Amino acid sequence: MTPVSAMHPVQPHAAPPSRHRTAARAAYVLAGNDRGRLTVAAPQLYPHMWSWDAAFIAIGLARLSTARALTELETLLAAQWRTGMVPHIVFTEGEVGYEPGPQRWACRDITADAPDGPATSGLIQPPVHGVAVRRILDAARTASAAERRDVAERIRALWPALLAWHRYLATRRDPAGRGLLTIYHGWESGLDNSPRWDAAYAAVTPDPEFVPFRRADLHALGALGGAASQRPSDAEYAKYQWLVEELRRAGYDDARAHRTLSFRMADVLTSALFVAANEELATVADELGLPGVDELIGYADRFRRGVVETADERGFAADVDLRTGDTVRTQTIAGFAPLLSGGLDPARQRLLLATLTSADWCGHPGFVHAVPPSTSPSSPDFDPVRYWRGPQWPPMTWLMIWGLERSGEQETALALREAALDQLSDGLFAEYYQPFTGEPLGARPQSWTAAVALDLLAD
Ligand code: 2M8
Repeated sequence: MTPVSAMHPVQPHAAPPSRHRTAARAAYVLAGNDRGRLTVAAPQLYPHMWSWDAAFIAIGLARLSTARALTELETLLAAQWRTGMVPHIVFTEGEVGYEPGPQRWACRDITADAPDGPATSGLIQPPVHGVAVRRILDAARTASAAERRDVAERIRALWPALLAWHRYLATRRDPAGRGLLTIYHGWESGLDNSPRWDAAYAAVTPDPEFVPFRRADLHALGALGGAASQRPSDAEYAKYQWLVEELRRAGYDDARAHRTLSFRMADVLTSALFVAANEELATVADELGLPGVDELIGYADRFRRGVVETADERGFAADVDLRTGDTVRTQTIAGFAPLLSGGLDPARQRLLLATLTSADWCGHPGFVHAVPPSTSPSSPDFDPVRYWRGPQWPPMTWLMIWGLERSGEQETALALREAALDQLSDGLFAEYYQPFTGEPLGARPQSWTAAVALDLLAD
């Protein structure tokens, strides 16, 4: 008779069972938020597809099904504008629980650049999609020959859209060629109400005639038991809405937006992510024999220089206010942009890593989990519960781990990975976390949190 121990051999490196449970729950969350060809960012608070969420979701889905992961990107890119812009929201039909909704954006009524298909917003989000494409191709490595062929064919079909997206960014969002991408709204950064944008928003003054529309977010969060103190304030929201109005008045035209908008920032984190995405796509092009390798490498070089030029003597990067010309130095997670773009000299790279793990950041002795907060607890702008002004965001932790691993900083990456897995083992997949109490905040379950958990657990 076969001894039991031989039937169930002990695997010395197997993950503890709780991690398997967390992975199973994460897969369950993604399945629950799946609407067929897209995954909503979070069922109550964000019942549509968000651009950079979709990329993280695809990274997680790649661990379950490369085919479903590609569908996510195909859905997003099918909503691409004629300019190459990939919109920050693709609206699901019949969902009215989010503002500003499709009627407010009215993109199709205002510009012929908007697509004929699904309704979209008229903004962008950080271009991490190339990272997702690379991860899907990697996930297919161990698959059957048929699956590998299918993945390669579908990436080939997406290629013109991906190249057009990167071209749009490199031209229309950096017309001066300085190697930094311009954003027209804090929402474009994905770090909506980060202290990075406080000075710029101070100069955004809604027209006295402008009537702010109803906020839906507080109601949705309230239904989940969340307090308004976790979201941006009403004063901030009025400015967000006003900027949408300004964009509408500019006809969603980039040239006009660069001239007229009252918020124009060169975003260093989005630029660093663009560097990484260009590099990743260049390797995909090389591997699959697709066009554009030199162009992508050229963009990566230009934007890497742009990012590194903003760094101070510790390697900490800064945004630039394009309306005033001011360099805006804040103690926010965006300062670590060079860890994602590369390009720092070794001395500053070491200093920046030391800053990341210091008590001003992940290493704060009061933190429950040693993962990066969105704003340094040493900053006067820090707020442990309010949205992007302090809490820890799992996709940001994922980006840091990924960036550190790919630049060979394995030790720091491993420590972050373990801390992230501990945080995610609550199985709640919250939008963000209070660093000092570990309390889950914001929407839940949030798809991109489940997705990055799945990816981290799969390793
Ligand atoms: C948050 O942003 C949206 C606006 O785009 C909102 O607050 O209504 C941000 O955290 C953003 O980064 C994220 O992509 C989005 C959906 O998760 O929510």
